[in-house]
This record gives sequence, C-alpha cells and structure tokens, in this order.
Amino acid sequence: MIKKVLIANRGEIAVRVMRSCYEMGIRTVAVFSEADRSSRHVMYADEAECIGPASSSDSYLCIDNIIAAAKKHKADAIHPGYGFLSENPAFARRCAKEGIIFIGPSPETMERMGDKIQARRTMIEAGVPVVPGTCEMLPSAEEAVRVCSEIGYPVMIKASMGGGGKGMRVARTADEVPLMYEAARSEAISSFGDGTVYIEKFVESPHHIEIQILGDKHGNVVHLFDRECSVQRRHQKIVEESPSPFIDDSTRKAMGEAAVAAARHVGYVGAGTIEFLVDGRQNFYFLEMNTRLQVEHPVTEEVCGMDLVKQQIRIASGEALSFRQEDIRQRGHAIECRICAEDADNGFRPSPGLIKQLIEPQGNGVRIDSYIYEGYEIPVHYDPMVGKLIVHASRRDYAIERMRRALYEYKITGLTTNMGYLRRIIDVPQFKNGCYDTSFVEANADRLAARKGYHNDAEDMALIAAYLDYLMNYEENTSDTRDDSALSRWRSFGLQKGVLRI
Ligand code: MV4
Repeated sequence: MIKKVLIANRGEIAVRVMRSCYEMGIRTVAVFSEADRSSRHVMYADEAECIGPASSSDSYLCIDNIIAAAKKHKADAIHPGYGFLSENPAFARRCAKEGIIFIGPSPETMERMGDKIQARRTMIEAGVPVVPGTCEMLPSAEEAVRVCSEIGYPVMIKASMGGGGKGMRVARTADEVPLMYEAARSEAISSFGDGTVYIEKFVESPHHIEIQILGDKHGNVVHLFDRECSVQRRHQKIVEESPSPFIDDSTRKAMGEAAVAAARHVGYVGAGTIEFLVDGRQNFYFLEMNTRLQVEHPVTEEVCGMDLVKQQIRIASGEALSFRQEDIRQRGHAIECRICAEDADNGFRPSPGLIKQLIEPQGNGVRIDSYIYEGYEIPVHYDPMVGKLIVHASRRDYAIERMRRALYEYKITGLTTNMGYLRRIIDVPQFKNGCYDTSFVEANADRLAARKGYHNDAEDMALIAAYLDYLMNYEENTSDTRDDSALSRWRSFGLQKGVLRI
C-alpha cells in the first residue's frame, strides 16, 4: 500500500498529481527550489522540502536531493510528473535501490525507448509499422548518402538519443546529405553527448497522433484511444484534442491495436504513450514512445472518464487493471489549450511576471489544471506554461464553442499570455472543420498573427459603442426597455474582439 507520495516536480502537474493522491487518501510531499517557495504546489502539499536553488539542475534534476527529501519525509513512492527526471532511467534505478516505488515503468523499458534506434527495432519485432528507414547507426556521411539514396528522397536524419525535434534534419537531395548528416550529428553530440544518427523517409505534413496505453504488473494492457496533437509550434504542442478529427474508426482501431502490441512486447507497466506519424492517406508509423504521463493527458481522461494518475498509482501498488478493453469508450469530445506566459506577438518570448488579476472560466464541461493565483509571481527559471484549459462536450463542434466561450471568460492580467493567440487558433477554418496537420501553425501564420493597425477608427468606435451598450443596458436590466437584438449584436461583436467577457 502506498501511503505517502513525493512529487518530484513543480507547477500544474505537481498539483494535478496531489489532487488524485488526496482522493485516494494518500499523503503528499512537495519538493521545491528556492524560486518556488510561494508556488501553489508547495501550499497544496501535506509536507514540503526545499531541494536547492532556482536552477533546475541543482534542484528538480538533482537525484540526490530528491532521494534525501523522500527519505526524510518517509515517502513510499515518487511520482515524477512530466519533464525533469520523468524519463531518466538512472533516477528510476536509484529509487528501486533505495526501496522507493517509482511511479512509472522499469528503468530497462525507459532505456529501451529512450534510444530511438533500439525503439525502432523493438517496434519492428512487435509488428508495429515504423517509417521506412534504418535501424543501424551510420558511421559516415558517405554511408549516409548510400542509404538515403536507397530509401529515396526526401529523408530525415535523426539523432538516436533525440526526440522532441532536437538533432533532426531533412535532406531533399543527395547533395544535401553530407551537410545535414554533420549538422544532425553535431547537434546530437552537444545536446545528448551521443552523435548516433539514423535515417527515415521524410513524411510530408504528417499528423501527430498518439495513443494512450496502460499496462499493469499482471500482463494486462489496454489503450485509451487517440489524441490529435498536430497544432504545434517548434515541437511545442499548443492545442490537443480527443478523438482526432482526422482518422476514421478503422484507423483508430488499428492504431489502438498496434499500441497495445507495442506495450505488450516490452512488458510495459504504467501509463505510456505511443506517438505515431500519420500521413494524408491515414498510413500510420511509430515515431516514439513516451514513458511518462503527458501534459495533454486530461483530454483522454475527459473522453474516457478515467483518472490516469489514480491508475498510475494503483498499477505501481501492484493492483491489476479493473477493466478490460471492451469497457473503455470515447464519450464526446475534449479539447485542451495550453496557457503560457509568453508573448505570441513577439516571437513567443517568455513573459514571466506578477499575476495581477485572475478570473478563470467555469461552468459546464470546463476544467482548469493550473497552479497560478492572484499575487503569484511566475518565476523566470522554468517552463512558461501556467496551466491548461480543458473542455468536454458531446460533440466536437460543441466542444469548440465551449472552448471559445471559456477562452473569452478567462482573464489573466499583469503579464502577457498566449490567450489572444489561442482565441485566434480556434477560429481558423481548418481547425473548425478538423482538417489540419502539423503544418497548421506555419500555414496559418498570417491569420494567427495579431495584426498591427487592426483596430482602425471605425472598429474602435464600435468597441466603445459595444461597451457603453453593455454598461447601460445589460447591467441596468429592465428587460422591458432593453433592445435585446441590438444588445446581443454589440455583445457578440465585443466578445469577438475580446473586449467583453460576459
Ligand atoms: C518526422 C517527420 C517526418 N518524417 N519523421 C518531429 C518531432 C520528432 N518527435 C519527430 N518529428 C518529425 N519526425 C519523419 N520520418 C516530421 C516530424 C515533425 C513533426 C512531428 C510531429 C509533430 C510535429 C512535427 C513538426 C515538424 C516535424
């Protein structure tokens, strides 16, 4: 029985994990850096321990300090969240050595999936489709040219220890290969200390679709269907949804089965994600396996009606899954928007600062996983994501309307966030009709940019009129004298412009 969990993380995910712990009667221990003393995950925990200075490498990435905190507070288990040490096999191994349960898969599985060449080999063994390419390391640029010409152009040269877009280059002709080979290699060496690269056929404008899986210690494996994650910018996801509006039910079924086969083949224990590239004709190829809980897990929770953190904890305690594949259904549609303290109009520069005012959306089908509060100062040292807005509705079009409503209800002042950018995304026709792939953000860059000089005089006048209309009629009420049609026209205009919130 797990009685106390230390959360080796910060921010919204630390709070998210604690919520499930409390519902299970489990005590929580927060760890925090000196920059995080006033962070909500520290207030929310039963116990808390400072593990070092602001710099992540001296605190949230410091295995010794985290283990020391776990021992001091007598934690039975550690939940790593995402990022930081969540996919670090050395950390999982150290937990085992110290007699602490690591809430996640075995270090061997993490190692196997962390090495992309090994992961590709494993998936081929498991009968899961991979992108055509190599499963050996390439000793030289000349060898790379030979292999690429066999595969056919364009190709992608990728770092074996990479992932998330680092150490990756496209070569469209044989001439480009030596340069791209060296570029991928040197980036891999400087980022991962390992210059091993491999080659894949380049899939043009793919969809990024992933399958959530759960495996227990008794050999049971199920999948929790798909998440569409194609709204990305520089390998950072911005909006995710489940189910994917792109794939049909037969592809969905085949991807689910492939993901289960993959997890079974490695004896996967815990929650994991199999990422696939899906081309325009719905051919899918294994890309990577993530051996952690992901940022976008809530959309799966909403449609499957499941708490993934509770499942992780039950699995780690040795319990068998209490449901079979046939018991899991996708109900309705869920969308998540990542709220970030960054300036989308100025190159997505991080813009940390003091939260002056915070009004969060509420109501039917709205969920917020966040950690900020009024008066909180977002530290400069960590990820700019301050929270996630998740909506659930019976259908995709209703979910989009709900997301739109919630994004206009949301108010964060004192710093710049990407709220305006998110509001623009949900109004892009390709997003609305579900016809988008990973080229979406780039392809719609003009539409998504906050246009300078957009507010011309006529529009400013209209905004002022909308606001006066709102003040005079809406608040004063007297429904017998109010011109409802004019009011609603001004209101919807004001809402559209982001001036009115209700
Ligand atoms: C690819 C690809 C096309 N063909 N591999 C980007 C992140 C890393 N996990 C793998 N990535 C890609 N691999 C082949 N063979 C295109 C991408 C890619 C991408 C993938 C998923 C989501 C967004 C992306 C944006 C650019 C490139």
